[in-house]
Amino acid sequence: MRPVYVAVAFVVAIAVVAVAVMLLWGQLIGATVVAGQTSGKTYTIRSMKGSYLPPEGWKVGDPPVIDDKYYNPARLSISVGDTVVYVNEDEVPHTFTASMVPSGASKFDSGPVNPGDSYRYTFRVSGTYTYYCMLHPHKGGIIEVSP
Ligand SMILES: [Cu+2]
Repeated sequence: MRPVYVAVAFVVAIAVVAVAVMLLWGQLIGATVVAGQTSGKTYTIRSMKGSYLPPEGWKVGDPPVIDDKYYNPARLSISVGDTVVYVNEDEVPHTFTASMVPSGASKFDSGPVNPGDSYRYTFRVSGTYTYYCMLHPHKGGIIEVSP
């Protein structure tokens, strides 16, 4: 065979093996995800960079401000069984602390979450939840959980 044909055959063989490995790997990954899944979907709420700074004019005792520049998204609609992963992307600790929850629901409280760390909570009761940061009470959010 001419060397060019050998080279082409070699590249094709490598490609076939690579595709086979990717397909097999995809199945393994898929199996892992299914095994670790709860019944619901997973959503992420982040504390945004610099969200420890209160808005101008805000004073202690004022209600928390619900704005995507603090918690993002600050308003979220999910279903019972879904999980929220709270991620702190700011440079200081924050909390993800329930202030009002539907009757029968437990009040979640992450406690201080360090930069880069996260906390997860699965919602088991439908209704409206409000939350805020105990360390920076100018920032808050709302989660609507449908049945
Ligand atoms: Cu905070």
